[in-house]
Amino acid sequence: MIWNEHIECMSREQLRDLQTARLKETVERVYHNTPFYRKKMQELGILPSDIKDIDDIQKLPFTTKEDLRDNYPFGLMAVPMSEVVRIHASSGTTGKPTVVAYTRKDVSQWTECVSRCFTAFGATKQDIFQISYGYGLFTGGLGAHYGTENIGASVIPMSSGNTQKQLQIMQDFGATVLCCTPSYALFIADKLADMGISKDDLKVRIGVFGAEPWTENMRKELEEKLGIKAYDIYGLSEICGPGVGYECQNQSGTHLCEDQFYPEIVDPKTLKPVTQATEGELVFTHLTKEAMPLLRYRTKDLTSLNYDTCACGRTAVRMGKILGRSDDMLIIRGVNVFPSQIESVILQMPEFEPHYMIYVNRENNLDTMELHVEARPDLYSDNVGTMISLTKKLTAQLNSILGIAVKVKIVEPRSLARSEGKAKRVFDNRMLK
Ligand code: DLL
Repeated sequence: MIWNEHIECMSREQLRDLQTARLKETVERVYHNTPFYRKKMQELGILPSDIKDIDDIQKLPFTTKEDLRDNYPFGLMAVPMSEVVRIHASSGTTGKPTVVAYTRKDVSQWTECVSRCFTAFGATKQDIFQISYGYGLFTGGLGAHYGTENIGASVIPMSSGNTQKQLQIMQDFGATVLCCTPSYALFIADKLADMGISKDDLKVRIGVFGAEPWTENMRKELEEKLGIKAYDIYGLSEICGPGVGYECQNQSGTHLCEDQFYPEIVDPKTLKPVTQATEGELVFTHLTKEAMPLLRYRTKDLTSLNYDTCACGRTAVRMGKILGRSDDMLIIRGVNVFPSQIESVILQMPEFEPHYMIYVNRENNLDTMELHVEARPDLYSDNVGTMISLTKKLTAQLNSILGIAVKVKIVEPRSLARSEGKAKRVFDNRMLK
């Protein structure tokens, strides 16, 4: 099943022509409408007219999350706010989130990408989708929601959390598709057993899992425990949200919506393109986005691209599994967390020393994060009450900045190991099974 056969199965030559035409238009637009890009292009001595072919993309400047932060909130917009119909945000490297905006056409293109994913997974208008990605500034909930309505299926807009209720609704409403992070799906599967519900009591047949890395073993476990077929959906807010890429029935890679976002793989150190099928950092350039088109956005996701035509008939390039990141971003229960965000909270509170360790674990299929931080010597106290209230204060502050619960342990001054070289502050003990 293919949602847009003309685009998804277009010959590579035709696709190249389409990409070239769309890139030229995008570069014209940002050059004239986004001072940030005009300046960058001027610094590189290039004009929109220098972009004659899709390969000329290599002449264009890169964009990073830091650029988005430096232009917070709306500095990279290429249209007036009156054209914007939606705003989302994801974690930035410090306290400020990364903001993304959409025009009506952007929302509709994004919706089409998500519809392509769901159709490739084998979902139809007969299906009932339980959307257990978070609704809100995170793109997961609303992205999946619009895609579901667009294919004519029914939406149960659950959002994440409240697992017992999730399962009750799933059973009572006869949900046939479950959309959530793979780790939350594992948690749901375990709760199922706890509640004495059998997978045969559920009608779920398709799992739409993404927003964080997962493995073939997790796929097997989820398929087994929930009695479903599990599919990978990839995306990032800066590009649109979920729907940048999807697995087809062959599950031999993630097809990218290449007519919308042009993918490149570069060496994260030299930023030079790598040879085909080599691993490197994935970079995207918007080809149709109106509100906030980004040129050569560095995703920091490490993967490779395969341009062979897939047995499903789609010509769209296939991306390998995300192998890791070239930065230190952690994904905790689907929420992106940068250690620097935690550091900025600690530095803003005079009660603490800038000495801390972050421990990430997976307990009962749920990610947990624990922070050990040293109190300032003159503030460290044997008084339990004082320490508890200080712990509560830091916990609340972290929760409001990160959007997830962090277990805080205040430790004695000078008790954390000091490093002689580059400090190792993050211990990610999750074994991605
Ligand atoms: O996670 C969008 C999304 C929502 C994708 C729902 C899929 C489903 P961000 O919060 O901006 O957006 O996080 C983007 O998450 O750069 C990857 O590192 C990681 N990621 C997303 N999907 C996958 C996946 C959403 N299928 C960041 N496999 C990306 C591995 C993924 N990592």
